[in-house]
Amino acid sequence: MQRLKTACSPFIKRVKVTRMILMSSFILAFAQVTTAQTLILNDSDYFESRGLNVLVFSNEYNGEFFDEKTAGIELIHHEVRTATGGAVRLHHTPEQWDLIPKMINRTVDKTNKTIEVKLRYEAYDFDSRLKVTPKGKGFVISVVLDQPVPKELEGKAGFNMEFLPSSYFESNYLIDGKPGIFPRYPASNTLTKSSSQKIPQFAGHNTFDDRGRDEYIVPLPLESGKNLILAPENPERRVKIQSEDEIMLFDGRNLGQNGWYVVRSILPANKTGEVLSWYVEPNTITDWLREPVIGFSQVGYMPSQEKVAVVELDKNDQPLKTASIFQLNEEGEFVEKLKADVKPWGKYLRYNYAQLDFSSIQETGIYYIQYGDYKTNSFQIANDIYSKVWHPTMDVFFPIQMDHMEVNEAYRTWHGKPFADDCLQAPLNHKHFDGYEQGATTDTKYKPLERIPGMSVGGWFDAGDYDIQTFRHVLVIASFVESWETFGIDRDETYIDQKTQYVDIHRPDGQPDILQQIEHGVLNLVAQVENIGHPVRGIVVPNLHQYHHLGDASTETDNLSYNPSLKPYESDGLSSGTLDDRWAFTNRSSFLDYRAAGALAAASRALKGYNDELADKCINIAKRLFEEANENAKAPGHVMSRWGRGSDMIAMMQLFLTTGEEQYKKGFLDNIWKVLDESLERNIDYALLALPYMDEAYKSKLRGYVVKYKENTDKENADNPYGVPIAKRGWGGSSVAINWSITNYRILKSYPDIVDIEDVYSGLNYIFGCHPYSNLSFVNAVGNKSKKVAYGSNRADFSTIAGGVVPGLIFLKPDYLENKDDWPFFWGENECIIDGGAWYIFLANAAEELAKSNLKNK
Ligand SMILES: [Ca+2]
Ligand SMILES: [Ca+2]
Ligand SMILES: [Ca+2]
Repeated sequence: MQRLKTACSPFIKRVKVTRMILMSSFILAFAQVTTAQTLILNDSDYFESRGLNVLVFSNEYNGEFFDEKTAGIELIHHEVRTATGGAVRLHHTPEQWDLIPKMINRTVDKTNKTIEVKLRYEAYDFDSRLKVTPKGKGFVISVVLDQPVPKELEGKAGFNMEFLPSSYFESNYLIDGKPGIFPRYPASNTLTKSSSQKIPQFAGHNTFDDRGRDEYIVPLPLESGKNLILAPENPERRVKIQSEDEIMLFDGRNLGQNGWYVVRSILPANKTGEVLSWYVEPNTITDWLREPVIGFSQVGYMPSQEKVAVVELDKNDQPLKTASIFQLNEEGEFVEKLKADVKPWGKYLRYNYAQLDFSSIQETGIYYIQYGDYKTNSFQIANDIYSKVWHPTMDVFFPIQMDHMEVNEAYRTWHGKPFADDCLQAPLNHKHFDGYEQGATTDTKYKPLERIPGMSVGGWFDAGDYDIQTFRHVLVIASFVESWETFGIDRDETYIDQKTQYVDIHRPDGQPDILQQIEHGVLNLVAQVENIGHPVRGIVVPNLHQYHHLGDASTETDNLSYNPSLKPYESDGLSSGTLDDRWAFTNRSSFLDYRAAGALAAASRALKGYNDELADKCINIAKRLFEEANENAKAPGHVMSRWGRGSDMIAMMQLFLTTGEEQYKKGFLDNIWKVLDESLERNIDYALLALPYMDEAYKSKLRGYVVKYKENTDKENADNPYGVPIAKRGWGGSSVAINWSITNYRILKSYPDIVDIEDVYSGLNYIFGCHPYSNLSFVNAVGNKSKKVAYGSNRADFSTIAGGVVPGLIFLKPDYLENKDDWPFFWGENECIIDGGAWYIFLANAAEELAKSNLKNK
């Protein structure tokens, strides 16, 4: 392979060049070889040489989730992001919620080839400047202070750079010539200190449960010295760091499983000017080329389906002319079936792309793609590729997400029965670290921290954490009802008993799982309305040291109701003095009332005949919430956010579908065109959902909007070689691609001349592996090759939960898409959310329905 060939070549090249140096005709060649190793400041404002990018605050720390390990000085080393967090930091191994510096300004000086940033810690009135300049084969980082380190930060303020553990597993380090092994698992020394010496975490929160002892943990270095070489044996990962000051190497995972290896020097006290400097030299392999990524669907293709693989190439690489598709024959040998043209597509972000169309292959079987030396794993062409792809999501992912239930699978218990101590009224004027906020009123009959009874029922953990996020419930319930009504999914592979709150995976119980899941979501929504008075934003643990919980959900709280007459950590067996019960954030919003009304109105149809009592409750609550939301919306000063607008439309549509009452239909028809004019993307879906129940005039008027929607999305999707929407943000876009395909499906059902059937499949192809960075399926355990790690509750085990859909690719400015598969702790890349799972189930069934009807028409 390319990589092996070039790994040993730099020495040979250098010898040749020395001999040629006096020959004038080779001066140019000499220049090319030497400059290939020198960093240039490129047009995208980062340092670049072949095999290395040095980003200097191309990405900043954002205040929302604090340290996401995607900011500061970062290395993309042979196209893998291996280092982050190069910045002045106040801890040896900063955790997610430790204080982060704010970037005040960033200056890119093209003439002097320098990037300088000014950083500030507001709480300590502490400013520092970082200067990065190429030097030799590496670069220099200088820390410059105009004022000395503040007294309270002496010995604490330092320059850190963090290296990704999974990039350095099975590697050594050398420090002042002394070798060490990067620990596979953290087991280095720590000590405890009095909390009085601790730099507080953001907003007074604390990730550490000190059990009332007023202390905190300080990690001690693995080693220290002045000359550190990371992975000396590995040309792809080798990094030299030298300084006149002491450099320490830490393992951040002693404090948090998501910690990195941290290289750090403490800033000297009482000094100004350049107070610290590091020379950093990441090794680069001469003429290095990234291996091509051949994007294709790991689930395979149907015979009649369009089959286009997308080849992602190093920018120094050129597409080959042709590639081959090999088929497995009856003798068990692979033979070339097709030599197909590789069609250059052009540049997107940082790579070159080409497409490989092998649609002409229509024979069922097992295939692989051979592109030059690179051979993909095998995949199938078959008629029923979509028929089972949603089963892991329904059978495994959703049961494990179920709150208030013990969840068992064969010999394994995923979690015990959690949150029997639900829940307390959140206190006033409280801003929670997971985005929740309680305002100046409770909007309930409860006093702050008073127990709200009856809440220990139903609901799902919304993601890799363990809170109930009501809006996601609304989305899941609505989507499940649509799946139930459209496809009649009656799969039964889960035993769900609400009486004993027990779930058993892979064990049929005679009831369709999708109805049981709808019921489970509804039970919590109904409990909110009956016990609190209205749907609430969410229910979540109050302490940061609980929130980062990894493991069995039933141990995130003590499962005993809070009893203020007992001391913390004291229990009488029935209650406890530990204030760990979840809080309900209860401020009322018309937006959520409308959306809950819509979901409950829909649920009442699905639950009819399954749980009639609950179905009746659903429709009655839906009507009441709708009326009350209308009343509340009349209050002076009430404004529905731009984002929330249209929520009343969804409520009216669902209420109309359930009751057939004219008032709801009229309300819907009176406003639908206005909201479509306001935002087509946000409102087109329910306009299409309502279509089968409206007249021809509605259909022909909506057609114009659909045509326009299609034009808009076509234009947007033309910017990339995958032809689907690619979200460029800090949370991956799997759901965006899925929902785009779902909208296409809805359009196809009513306006088959406007969209192509392939526009439904292509969102699935994308999440199944035809995407940038890698060709893994983003649906855990679905397809031939899928994710090995995800940000589920089991992420500390470097594992996944089958059927979860990871968000996929995050975008790091200015041009890097990333989905790591050896590090589960990037939530934006790897955290499966329940609404994404529900939408995926719908889309997979839509594709299967189209596949079947397509087959019949042939
Ligand atoms: Ca959450
Ligand atoms: Ca069942
Ligand atoms: Ca408790």
